[in-house]
Amino acid sequence: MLETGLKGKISNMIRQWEGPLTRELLLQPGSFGLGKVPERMKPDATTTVVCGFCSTGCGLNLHLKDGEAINLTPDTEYPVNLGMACPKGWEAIAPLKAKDRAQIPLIKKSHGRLVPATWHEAMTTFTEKFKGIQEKYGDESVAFLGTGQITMEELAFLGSLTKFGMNMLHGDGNTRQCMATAVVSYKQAFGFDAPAYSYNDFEESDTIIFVGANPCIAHPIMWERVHLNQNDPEIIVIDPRKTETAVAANQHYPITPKSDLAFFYGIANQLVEKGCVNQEYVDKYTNGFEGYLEHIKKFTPEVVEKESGISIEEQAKLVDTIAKGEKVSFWWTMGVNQSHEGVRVAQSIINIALMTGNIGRPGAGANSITGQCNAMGSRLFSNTTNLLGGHDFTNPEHREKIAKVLDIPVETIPDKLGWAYDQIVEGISQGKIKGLWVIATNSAHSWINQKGFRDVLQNLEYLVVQDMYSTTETAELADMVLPAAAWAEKDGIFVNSERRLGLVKKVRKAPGEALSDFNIFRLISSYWGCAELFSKWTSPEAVFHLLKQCSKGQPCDFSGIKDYRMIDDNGGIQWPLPQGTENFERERRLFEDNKFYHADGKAKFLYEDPRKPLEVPCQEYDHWLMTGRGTSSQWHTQTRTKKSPVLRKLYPNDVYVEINASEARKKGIEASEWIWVISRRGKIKARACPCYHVKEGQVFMPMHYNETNMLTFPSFDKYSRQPSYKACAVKIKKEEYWE
Ligand SMILES: Nc1nc2c(c(=O)[nH]1)N[C@H]1C(S)=C(S)[C@@H](COP(=O)(O)OP(=O)(O)OC[C@H]3O[C@@H](n4cnc5c(=O)[nH]c(N)nc54)[C@H](O)[C@@H]3O)O[C@H]1N2
Ligand SMILES: Nc1nc2c(c(=O)[nH]1)N[C@H]1C(S)=C(S)[C@@H](COP(=O)(O)OP(=O)(O)OC[C@H]3O[C@@H](n4cnc5c(=O)[nH]c(N)nc54)[C@H](O)[C@@H]3O)O[C@H]1N2
Ligand code: SF4
Ligand SMILES: [Mo]
Repeated sequence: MLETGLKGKISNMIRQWEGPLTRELLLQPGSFGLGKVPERMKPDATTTVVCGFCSTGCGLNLHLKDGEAINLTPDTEYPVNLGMACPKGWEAIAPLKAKDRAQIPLIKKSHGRLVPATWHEAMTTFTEKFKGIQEKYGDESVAFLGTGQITMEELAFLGSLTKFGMNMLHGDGNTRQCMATAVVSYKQAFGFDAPAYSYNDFEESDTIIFVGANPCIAHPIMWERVHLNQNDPEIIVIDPRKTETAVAANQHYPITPKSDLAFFYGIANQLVEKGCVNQEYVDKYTNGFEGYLEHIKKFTPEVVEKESGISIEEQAKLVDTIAKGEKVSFWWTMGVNQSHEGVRVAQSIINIALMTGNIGRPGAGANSITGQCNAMGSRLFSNTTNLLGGHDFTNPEHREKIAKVLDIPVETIPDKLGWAYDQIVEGISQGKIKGLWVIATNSAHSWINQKGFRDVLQNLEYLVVQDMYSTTETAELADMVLPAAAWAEKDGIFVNSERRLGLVKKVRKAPGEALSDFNIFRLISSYWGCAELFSKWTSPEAVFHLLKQCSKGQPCDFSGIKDYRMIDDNGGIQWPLPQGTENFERERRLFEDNKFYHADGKAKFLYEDPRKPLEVPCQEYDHWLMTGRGTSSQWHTQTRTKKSPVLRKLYPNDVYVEINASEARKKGIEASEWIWVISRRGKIKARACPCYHVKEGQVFMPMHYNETNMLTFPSFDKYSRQPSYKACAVKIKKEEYWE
């Protein structure tokens, strides 16, 4: 208790470093102390914060000296990681000290170069430019692109400032690239976006099925939790590639890319024939089973073999394993979400869990693993795909409720959803969007079909990028760069994959004049002239209390969390935790009462005929290109991980392409040799990595190098609008080839 008490005290002291920032304060010289650390106590102690990379949400003990984080160790008490961390977690401080940290606002001048400016100049220009565009082309001509990597309070501020204060309608986030499919599939099937599991399900399961997920690389500490399983579980991987996870698994089904839907309908069909339906569960707790039963009949083992390349005997083995399993859990990630029909694929997995009654029990579930540290915060509180707290913009009662909690006029809340990411890009292309504000995402690397995207950006009249570095691919294209404080330089909440609210704390000062995204939003509200709407948004914790009220009565209700301190003392707290909850378990799963969130309390079977992707290999472009995570030491577009000399040693410098080793031999391609990878949209050079992870006719490239998205094909799931990053057609050539 002494330790947690001390931790709480330290975090309170630390929070005082950066008080609420207003225009008035900023304009009074010296009062805020930009560039100098405000007077404060400087403890030499240890405090716990959640990691700012992946959605696992590990607890890291940060060791402070003179008030500055100098080192870290994974927290042995934190219920997520139990003393473990992956290389990124261990190296989390290094990226904060990088030389190219954005330290001062930059504005592009007529000569085309970005030059330093004061915050006052930047805020005045920001307001003039975006207001000017809105006056000329209409309010909806300015949009924003956000993230799943800033705090829940900051996401809520961004989504509320833009939509309630600045009259923007269109705004989306990189969560679209990542989780939109899971969001829609859960909403349709369960009535709310609710990943139901807790990580101890990894330890309870007897049959663990990973679909399009490579946790060895992408979620190493979840993978460690699998290793803590005492049931000698059968581990199964369904992935076209023999990934690191597949190598370690008991069974691997290397399906043809994008054949998941037919595959799972076929597996379901055979489970029905084998008598594995839990009819009582289906009758009591679900809708739509009869139609589904009819639908899957045509997916015979022969059809499935043809579509997926998995033999009838292998299919039978998988069916048998699921049938025998008493606690079967399904875990899916981007191999499912990033697909032209991802929503239906996710639901084909949910359907199997429902029909076999593998849901709401320890070690069971149809579980979407999330990606970024705060993907869950973004999903429910960013005002992009829903109104704060999983509410509906189109529902007048919901708008009333939120307006009342926030104490703002209800008319300020739009009554419709804005555009999705791809629609915003299309809007720019058609000249409907002229101003764009990009926050904590590096679109000019991560968005699909980069050549097309970069061409489209030329149509913008003004591009503002708010990032912790001024050197990202997107910042380099910007008309203005706003320097942001990073993880551990500010307070707030990240919500992890198992719905756990975890605390991030300010344990170091941001460099130069960089401000927390929270304070940048406060400043903008002040310069824009809408600060009175946000008069209660004085600090992250004040916003946390507002969001608590927004969540009340929703499945994600966390109004029972008293304050940040309570989160700190409990090692994070999972939602739901409604007001008045006295005692609660540290690890909890949803649906144990078999009640789902649709009005009738039942879950829904959803299904549809599979469709071919719009681009598949042909005679000329004869290979599938798959993309994804390369190593556990690389994070996305590498803006952060490449700043750590330790991490830099753990992954290849140059972009590489995995190619089947027999095929490479036939083509005379040697390991590490530069080869061409060519799609209809671009051609790039990559170092060949001959291996047996991919089959002949398939290649794989990590997303961490900006060449990769020069090749990808822009197609989208029609329900979630998530890009299908994982499959397009390419050809490969030896280097001497030149067109
Ligand atoms: N080290 C590291 N960890 C990360 C990240 C990172 O950048 N670096 N990013 C985080 C984020 S935001 C995310 S979203 C997660 C992503 O985590 P994962 O989804 O686990 O990682 P990916 O490598 O993108 O994709 C997973 C697998 O999908 C497979 N796949 C491709 N096509 C298909 C298909 O048609 N069907 C099936 N079944 N599988 C297919 C790929 O071969 C790949 O092995 O990782 C998180 N963790
Ligand atoms: N081909 C291909 N492309 C993909 C994928 C794939 O599998 N294949 N995966 C997709 C997925 S799942 C994802 S999630 C996206 C990720 O794509 P991005 O979001 O573009 O990737 P990041 O490199 O994480 O970009 C985050 C940016 O935020 C900055 N930043 C970090 N912390 C802060 C902060 O506190 N404040 C501010 N203002 N800035 C901050 C970082 O410096 C960085 O520039 O990529 C997608 N793109
Ligand atoms: S597994 Fe994820 S949350 Fe845990 S230390 Fe690694 S990057 Fe951080
Ligand atoms: Mo992601």
